[in-house]
Amino acid sequence: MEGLIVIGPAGSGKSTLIGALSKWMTRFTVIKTARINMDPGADILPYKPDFDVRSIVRAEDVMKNEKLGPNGAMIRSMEIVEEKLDDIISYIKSLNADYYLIDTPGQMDAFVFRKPGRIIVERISSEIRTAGVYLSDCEREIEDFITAIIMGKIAELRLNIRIIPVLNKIDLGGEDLRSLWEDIVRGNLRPLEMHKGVESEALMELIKSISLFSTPVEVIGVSALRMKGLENLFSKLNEVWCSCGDMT
Ligand SMILES: Nc1nc2c(ncn2[C@@H]2O[C@H](COP(=O)(O)OP(=O)(O)OP(=O)(O)O)[C@@H](O)[C@H]2O)c(=O)[nH]1
Ligand SMILES: [Mg+2]
Repeated sequence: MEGLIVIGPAGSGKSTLIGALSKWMTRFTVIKTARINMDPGADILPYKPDFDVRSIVRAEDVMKNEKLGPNGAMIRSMEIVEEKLDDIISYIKSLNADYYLIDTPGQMDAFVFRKPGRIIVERISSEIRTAGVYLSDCEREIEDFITAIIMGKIAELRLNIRIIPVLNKIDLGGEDLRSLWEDIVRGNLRPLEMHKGVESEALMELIKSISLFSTPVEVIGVSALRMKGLENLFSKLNEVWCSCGDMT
């Protein structure tokens, strides 16, 4: 029993990736997946969830009933989810899947930076060996890689699970960045030198420090929409799960 929590900013393709990975695993492996929607604010999902948190709470209803704005309603919704966590986890486990693919809200602050989200992840990962993906758009900038790694590290600190940084939407371009990135990881910081200034120097130092405690620094590129790079992501996930998934 393994879990994959996909976190990342709004519109980065989390829900699309859940659907794509589920389809890919069904097509190419014998693994039974369950798709778990933990986004109470989701509208139309690009997959059919096996568990849908909206059967418990909808952010839209919370907005209306408690007269809250979209962010307040999301935070309140996560508290309601936390209260029902025991029931949710026993239902999820009763699905008896091999891999649980868990979708989360784009309001990352509600999920990653607030206590309820952290408790939800902690409880799920105490029952199901869980890893995470930090998914972001690939805007074809070298900074995408740096941001993905740093945000992935922050999410690891907050959620206490291993997080793989993944750049989505490589079908729009960005594969050419790979060799540049590999250069940086190998210690050649020249590709960053075009961004002169205090910030870029600070970034270089940050990358060097990350390399010290993160082995190896790797960012995976995928296209959830075109189902590209999923095999690579899957084998990386297996490595993480094999080494126990969590950081404890
Ligand atoms: N070109 C391209 N578009 C993608 C890809 N993955 C997702 N999209 C598109 O990006 C948009 C957002 O995708 P979602 O899967 O809804 O993103 P999300 O992260 O779940 O969004 P929120 O739940 O609102 O945070 C949709 O229009 C998708 O079709 C991709 O690999 N390539
Ligand atoms: Mg979504």
